[in-house]
Amino acid sequence: MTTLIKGGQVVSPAGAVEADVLVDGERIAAVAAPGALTGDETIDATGKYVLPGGIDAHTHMEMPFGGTHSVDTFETGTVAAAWGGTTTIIDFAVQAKGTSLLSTLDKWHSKADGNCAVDYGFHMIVSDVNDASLKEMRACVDAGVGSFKMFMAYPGVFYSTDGEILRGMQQAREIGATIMMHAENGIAIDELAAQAYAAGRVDPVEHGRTRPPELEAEATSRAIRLAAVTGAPLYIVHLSASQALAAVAEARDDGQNVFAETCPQYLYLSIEDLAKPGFEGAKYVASPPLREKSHQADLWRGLRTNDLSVVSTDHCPFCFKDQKELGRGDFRAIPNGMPGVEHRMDLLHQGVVAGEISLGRWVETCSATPARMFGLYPRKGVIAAGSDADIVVYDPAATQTLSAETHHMNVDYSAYEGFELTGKVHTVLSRGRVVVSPSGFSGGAGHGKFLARALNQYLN
Ligand code: DUC
Ligand code: ZN
Ligand code: ZN
Ligand code: ZN
Repeated sequence: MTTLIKGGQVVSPAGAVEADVLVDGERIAAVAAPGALTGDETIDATGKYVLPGGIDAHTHMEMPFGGTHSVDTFETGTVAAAWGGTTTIIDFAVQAKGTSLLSTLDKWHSKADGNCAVDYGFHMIVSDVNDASLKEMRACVDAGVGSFKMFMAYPGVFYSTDGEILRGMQQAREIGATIMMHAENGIAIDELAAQAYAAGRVDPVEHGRTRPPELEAEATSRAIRLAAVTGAPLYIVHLSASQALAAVAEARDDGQNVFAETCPQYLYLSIEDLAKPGFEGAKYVASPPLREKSHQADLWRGLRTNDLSVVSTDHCPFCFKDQKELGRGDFRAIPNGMPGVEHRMDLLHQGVVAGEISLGRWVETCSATPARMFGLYPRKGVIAAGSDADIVVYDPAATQTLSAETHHMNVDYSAYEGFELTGKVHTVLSRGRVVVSPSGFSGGAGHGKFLARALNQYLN
């Protein structure tokens, strides 16, 4: 059975061209001038964009954190992703101290396998650096997990010392893997947070005040220097602050293999949200924290200049009721994380509407670059013959209002409640199967397959 997606504008990093796309089974069979192809069935994309499916390279489904766990399962989270035009997620397997990387990977496979509505891969969080873990990194690469996250924050939990980071990076260099870094100085932050609490400053906004941009910048610079010493490729996750971006830009200008992502929350929300009255600010507690609005223009510029190459969500949803509330009276106990997997494509489309980024850059940061960065190209991230038929038909003229009432994420609030957006997903295909259309969701848990990924395809 073939399906012709007809009359739309096919968008790639190079821009938009009018073309028809023929899907045969799970793959794209052909892309050709309008009218040149025929199919058994037709999807009318007139007046719409035809995009490669979104790739969200940073999600946390069912993630254990602070005695609870993020509330989207691999099923609910990938269904929400599909609704928003994301057809691939890369989630994080989380090594607990005292456990092995390979048993961790098995554990995450057992959570995800058979439950995902779209395709998925894993990164590995290394939180116990020792000879055995370092050795196992190579087996992870062989198992399709060639990217390893380390933490300069969260002492006692995920944190690694500089020496441990150095060892992780040496091994990454050796095996061609990329180190993903949570770059915040957690030792200094925990001290500031303890001081705030002792002084009776306990509200959610203190989460932001005790994690200042300087401590993100310092850690980012330190990670970059450690990467330079070891030769490891480095990818800074969830970059939020102008000063950290400056450090990344400098390293890139020097030709170092340093990359960075930002997230929609840093482009659209700010510390003013964290400072909302009562306990409302807890909805916006994530790390790094939301910043002053003045950082946003720099982040948009970084997206234009490619110093920020990827937009991911860091989707890590905790319900306001019962979960965020664990931190009433002590901001340090608020589970860190915000929901977002569903609306990344839409929120970044607002950047196109506002003239912050081009149409090509939207697709590049949300799909094409994450595909290459994480070894999925050309299977994913491009509309071309032979690629998986992960396709989004996007209506740039439709409007929508974001709300917890209508979203599909398994969480009781929206960080973007009431946001009025221009543009909306019309139809989504995941490996050739229509999973979202104007008549609703037609995908299913178990359709999504594990993606064994190659190494970073950008390394020089
Ligand atoms: N940051 C979050 O906000 N949540 C999960 C982990 C992280 O680094
Ligand atoms: Zn639960
Ligand atoms: Zn992180
Ligand atoms: Zn994260």
